[in-house]
Amino acid sequence: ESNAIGVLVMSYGTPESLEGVEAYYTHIRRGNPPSAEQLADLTARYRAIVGGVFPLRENTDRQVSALQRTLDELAGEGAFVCYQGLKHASPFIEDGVAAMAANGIKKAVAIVLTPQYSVMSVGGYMKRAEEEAAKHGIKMQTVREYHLHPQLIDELSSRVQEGLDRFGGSREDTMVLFSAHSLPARIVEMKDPYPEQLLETSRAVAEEAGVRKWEFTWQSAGQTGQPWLGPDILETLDRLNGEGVKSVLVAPVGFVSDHLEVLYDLDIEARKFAEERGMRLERIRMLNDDAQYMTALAESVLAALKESE
Ligand code: FEC
Repeated sequence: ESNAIGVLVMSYGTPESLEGVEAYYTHIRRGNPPSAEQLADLTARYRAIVGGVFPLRENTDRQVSALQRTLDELAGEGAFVCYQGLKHASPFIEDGVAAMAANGIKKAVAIVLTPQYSVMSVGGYMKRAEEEAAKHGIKMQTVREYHLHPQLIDELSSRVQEGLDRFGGSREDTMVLFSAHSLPARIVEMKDPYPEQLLETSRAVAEEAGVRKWEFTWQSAGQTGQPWLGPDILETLDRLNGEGVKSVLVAPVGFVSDHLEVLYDLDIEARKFAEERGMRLERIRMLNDDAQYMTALAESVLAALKESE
């Protein structure tokens, strides 16, 4: 038995290689394999992104090590041991919990590398983590959300200011577009907190950064035949162009890492769409293993533990 507290750090996951894209996509689709066309489309998007084919894997590894170092500094070495658990790739959430159990861990905290709660995103991670923890007799606390943590807001605000500086003389005319991954629109009837928490993060960042011109928009909606939350970023860009807006800074506050939904959907697709309309589109730098972000995560872990005492 170990007295250390396990920290399950959960992230979306990415394939290990181009050959692994089909299995990954099938997992996202809850066991339904994609059509040949869908698979070819996703593979082409991975091939197109800058920074390597699957940058999310290395990013998540770095975030887990950085959180470990931050917790060591805050609570002393050996107090916490971090484990990685991915939603759609290996090591899966269940593997992370099983690894804790194998090391004799009896008490743990679970946290997801996305700040806002939705029953369809964070809720899904937590359900799997808690079920696996129960199997191994591990007592598990969860961090539901940390979307207003002061260090998170502070770092995002700096990045918005830095992004606006890139526009020089047109800084004041630049529209800041906060964005996040869309979800099926039925979450609204479910009174899911996701849309409101995203607005709360956006409002807090805009206020701290002194931004007056801002909007929130969705991105990366799936094609499932069901309605998804909108407006999508491409529709928003089109409307803004019609209103004469020429410069846009995208701040994807529902994401924390450089990955496909940022490097492709924003940096390639949305940028091209904007440029075709004579607009300039820039994006804030992602948090990745940023020190203030790591402090926000570590403090949220400590707070969840304290609450349970
Ligand atoms: O870089 C990478 O390899 C992974 C990028 C990636 C992130 C991500 C984050 C979120 N997703 C969320 C919800 C959904 C829902 C569906 C869905 C589908 C996909 C597909 C790919 C994909 N997601 Fe994702 N998501 C990432 C990648 N996502 C690839 C499949 C092809 C496509 O639609 O492009 C629809 C599932 C279905 O078909 O039923 C729903 C949410 C997040 C943000 C929170 C989080 O990070 O967990 C919510 C990163």
